[in-house]
This record gives sequence, structure tokens and C-alpha cells, in this order.
Amino acid sequence: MELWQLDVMGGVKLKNGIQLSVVTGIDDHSRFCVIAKVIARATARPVCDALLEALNTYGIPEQILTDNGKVFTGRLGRKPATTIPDAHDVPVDRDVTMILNNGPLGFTLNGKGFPATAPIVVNQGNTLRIRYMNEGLQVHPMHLHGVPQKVIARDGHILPTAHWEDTVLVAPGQRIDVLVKATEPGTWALHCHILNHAESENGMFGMVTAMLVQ
Ligand SMILES: [Cu+2]
Repeated sequence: MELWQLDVMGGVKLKNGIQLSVVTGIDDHSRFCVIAKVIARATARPVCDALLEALNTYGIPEQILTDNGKVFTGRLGRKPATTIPDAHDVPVDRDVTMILNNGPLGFTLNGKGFPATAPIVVNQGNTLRIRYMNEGLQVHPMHLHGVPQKVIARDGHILPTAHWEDTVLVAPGQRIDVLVKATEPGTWALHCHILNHAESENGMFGMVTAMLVQ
């Protein structure tokens, strides 16, 4: 266990109207889930208890990344905790996870093949961070029409120098983070550039979706 990404997810609504939160923890390298604890309220005590339980079970990771640093660590020291900003925390308007796969369901983006894929809808001027994760057994070069993609991280590691690509090659098991600035209104196709993953004699299918800039 090297790097844990912790989060507190709110707004889990039960049928009877009660709202709950979930403390989640994922090890960045193994993608192993170390915490998935439902709590009544996301205050320091239950959140820290969930973290302590995970530390007792899995040992101490080298690093912990979280946007909720104070609630996780606030109770553990006498002084207020110092939180080091996460290099992933570039200001973005929207985070999009895009899971690429080629398995029993065919060529899919987030488990769906075109035309069932969900478009990414954004407002003009927004910056979005797309995290590609290739769960399949083939490479998938992802091309976004008309808009360059700024590659900022690979497999959870921030690149020393970000660079621009039109087509982002994602190998099996890889995770790649890109920033996209939605400057032009319109519908921009986003698809795998191995064309037989995206197009057949009957038209588009599989790894095709679109970014709709409003
Ligand atoms: Cu592909």
C-alpha cells in the first residue's frame, strides 16, 4: 500500500429520507479499496475512526491524498493539521472519468457502446479534467475533435512537464489525466482512433461519444 486517495461522499439518501455519508479510500497503485464505510454524519470522529480502522487493517501508506484533509487528520494531533495541496488539484470545473474497455460488452466507454454512450455536457469556457482508464486488453488512442488535450498525469503521477496531444494513447491498465478547455460551442466527437473500435460498415458504434459545449 503506497498512496491512498480518501474521500467523504455525502448525500446518500435512504428511502426514509435519512441522509448518510460514505468514507471511501482507494490505494492508488493496486486500486484496492481500503475504506468503504457508511457514517451518519461526516464529522471528524466517525471519519477518523474509519481511517484508523483502515490503518489498523492494512498498515500505514506512504502518502494520503484527500480534499478533506482537515476532517481526516484534524483529530489526530494537538495542533491543527497541515495539509499539503495535492498536485492533482488544478482548478477545474468538471471531472470526467472515462473507462475504456473491450470485453464481453464490446468496445465501450463507461460500459456503453455508441449510441448508448453518455455525452459530456459542459458550459463554454469550462475546463474539464478527463481521466482515461483502460480496463481492456487493447490500446485505445482517444481523439477529441477540434480540441487539444493537455496531458498532465500518467498512472496517478503528475508529469514533470505537461504536454499537448490530439490523440491520447491509453495502454491496457493505464490511467491518463488530461485537461480540456471547452472554448468553442458545438458538438465535438470523442472517439477511439483505431477506427474498427468506433466505426463499421453500418456506421459509428462502440468507442464513440461527444463533448457538447453549450
Ligand atoms: Cu480502441
